[in-house]
Amino acid sequence: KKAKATNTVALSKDQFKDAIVKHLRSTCGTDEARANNQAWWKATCAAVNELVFERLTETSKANAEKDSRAVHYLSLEFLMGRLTVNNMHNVGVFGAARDALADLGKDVNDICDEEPDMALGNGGLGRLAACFIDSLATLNYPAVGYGIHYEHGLFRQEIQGGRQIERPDSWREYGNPWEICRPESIQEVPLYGYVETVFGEDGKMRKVWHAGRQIKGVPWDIPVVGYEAKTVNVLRLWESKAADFFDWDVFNAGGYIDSQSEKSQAEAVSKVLYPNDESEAGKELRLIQQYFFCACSLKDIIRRYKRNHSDFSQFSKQAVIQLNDTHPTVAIPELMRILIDEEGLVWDDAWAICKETFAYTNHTLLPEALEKWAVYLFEKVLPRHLEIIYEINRRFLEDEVEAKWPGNDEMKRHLSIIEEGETRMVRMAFLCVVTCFKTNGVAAMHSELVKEDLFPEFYELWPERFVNVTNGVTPRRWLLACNEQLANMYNETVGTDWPLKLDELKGAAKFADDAKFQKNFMAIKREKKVELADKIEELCGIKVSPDAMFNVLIKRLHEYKRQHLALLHILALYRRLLENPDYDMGPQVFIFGSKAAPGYKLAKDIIYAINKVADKVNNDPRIKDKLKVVFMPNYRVTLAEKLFPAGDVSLQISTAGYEASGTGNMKFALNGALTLGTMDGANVEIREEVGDENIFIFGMDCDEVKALKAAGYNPWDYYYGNPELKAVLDWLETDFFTPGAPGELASIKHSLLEGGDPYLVLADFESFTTQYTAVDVAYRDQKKWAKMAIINSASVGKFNSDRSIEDYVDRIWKLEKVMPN
Ligand code: 26V
Repeated sequence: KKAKATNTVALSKDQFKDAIVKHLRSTCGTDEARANNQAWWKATCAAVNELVFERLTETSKANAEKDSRAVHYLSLEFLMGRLTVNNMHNVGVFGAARDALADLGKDVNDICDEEPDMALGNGGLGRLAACFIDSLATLNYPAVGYGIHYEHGLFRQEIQGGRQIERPDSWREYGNPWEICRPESIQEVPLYGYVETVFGEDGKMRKVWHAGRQIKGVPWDIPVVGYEAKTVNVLRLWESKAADFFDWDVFNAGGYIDSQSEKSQAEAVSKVLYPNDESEAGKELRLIQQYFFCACSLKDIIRRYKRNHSDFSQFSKQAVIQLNDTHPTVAIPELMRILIDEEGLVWDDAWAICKETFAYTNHTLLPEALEKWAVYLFEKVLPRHLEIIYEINRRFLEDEVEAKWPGNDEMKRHLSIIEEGETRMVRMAFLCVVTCFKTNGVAAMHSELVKEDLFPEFYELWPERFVNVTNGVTPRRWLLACNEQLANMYNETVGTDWPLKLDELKGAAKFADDAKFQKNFMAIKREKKVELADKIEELCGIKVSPDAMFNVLIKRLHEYKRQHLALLHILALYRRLLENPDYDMGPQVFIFGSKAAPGYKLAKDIIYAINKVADKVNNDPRIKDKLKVVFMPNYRVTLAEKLFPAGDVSLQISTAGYEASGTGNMKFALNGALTLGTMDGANVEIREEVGDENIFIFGMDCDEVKALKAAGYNPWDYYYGNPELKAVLDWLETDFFTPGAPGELASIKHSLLEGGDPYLVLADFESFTTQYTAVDVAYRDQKKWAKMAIINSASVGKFNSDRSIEDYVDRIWKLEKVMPN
């Protein structure tokens, strides 16, 4: 067996045991006899950290010595989940830790279950950031993730009487062993106030921003451990605190109470992650959050740059800043402000640097998700930044738009960074595209729509700025750590390099027809289904058979993701079973996991409807357990790690043209589920990889969606045109699922008829149910199914986030790998 990197057998079982026992005593202040599981977990983390911190120091030393170009990934969200098992795998001590704990009478799973999820993100966008920093470290690229150290991550979801209740999430209530506070790198952030124009001795005009308030940013570093790599990068998260001097001034003047209120206002900035909720858009505190972490991060980047440089001529050579959606866009005027007002550069030089430094990733085409900030809010919170945005806009319109479309005022209005109207708004995406040297979409199809539908005129101006980087997921978390059984099978089949070179799984495809291989593959799937069935019984009190087909739909709740389309299909199946007890269908379980934004009424109604239908279906003896419906509460990364390996059918049923990429689709395929999906986002590329015969595609494609909308879509035509569809929609208005309370589920029907069905649920219903019959038939041929599942799992090497990162490096970041000693 060829020699592995030094860290793969970093510690023996006995060494690890000693380390745990040592930390139980010296770090946790207890001992083997008295320790509870939380202390065992913290001691285990401390033992792992001995290895992690060493490499962290080595990495920052190597980067400083080589003065290497680095990417700075700015994101309001990093959905990290748990770190312990992942870090143990990545430093190569998982086996040693498991065996050491076993010797000490502890089960590694029980101990690691003590760790709360780090849920500092909403969904796809935040989880992508987490996969990307894992890949950056694994590939030995110099990189820093910058974000906010939220005290509360995404809310915890409870289900009461079928309805979603939001509870606060407190991930670090009892301390988190993975974070390191760095008081030596604290930054100050100004806010509010006014701008003064001053003329210097030389007659030159300068702008001075007199801030009305100052808060401080305290950095917390989370080590990001690369797999089998020497690199440990950092995720630096900023916590807001009251500025020291501010407190003292008020305190000395006798204003102790006032100083306390100042303190809580400052601390409010990093208190809580915003859920992606329309009702939360445009809130002042959110803008302050954005500015706060951008300002801290830029100061941090500049401080590091200045260690080796005395002017800014090399800045854009040393630093590239990736904006994860428009949320950190205010970093653009902030860098302009620093360069001009504080560093004394002239506009053109500052602008040249900004244009070479920033790149922007778009993650959504939904108009309501495209960020806009009211001009008056900007003026109040960031008066100097508004001036700078105006000037960027003036030059853009007068120089570039005028040159391309001379005298065309309509075009100027259309492309202006400032939207005119009753409330004037700053269009953040326009500011990004005007500034950034690259703008990318997150899947091939999405990137085309970004050019053609979202920014067509900008594409005409600067076609070279638009690129695609298809998303990916880290195979370390989404196969190696979450599906040990399948990981081991692949180790034996294709060798142990696949967690780095996921394409090597292709070597297993030649066994897709092999009866023994199929049997083993399906046995693993069954084992994961048994584990999930146990979890379902524990959490929901519902018994499901692991021999039924597991249909899984897990993602944030949104009309465009069409969970209600799946619900209508379930109702149709239920109705068929009631009408004909011999209806030919294999046993099926539908499993949902989803959080709704707290202010999104219809989304919450859909959760309620799923739960009410589940109550009825699961307890109806007439259908003889042929159909079960499960809604798993509090869907999050840790639950996802149990769901992806257990799925037979991966539901990816968004209206074509609306899901930018999807990443759950990739995790399912990797774990051997077959996709039932639309031609949307990355489904299109998954189909290319696995082959048309190994995926179930249904519904209208993007062009058909556009054509139907243009022709004037009328959902009533489908309602009257399909008796089964009419019957299930009418069913929702009765009290069949909500005894004594008719109409409780009616809002869904109304949104699909009177509401105009904006996401064409009714138009795709028939195609969906028809294709589902094909899925059911295919599943009942277990040999054929096994073959298809194997081909799926073996064919999705493209969706390794390492490949995504190499694409970013090639097309945008241009980094060199740095190997620490
Ligand atoms: C919007 C808002 C608006 C109000 C305040 C908080 C907030 C937070 C996030 C968002 C936009 C989220 C956009 C997003 O998550 N897009 C997803 O990105 C994934 C990674 O690229 C992609 O796979 C999904 O298809 C896409 O929906």
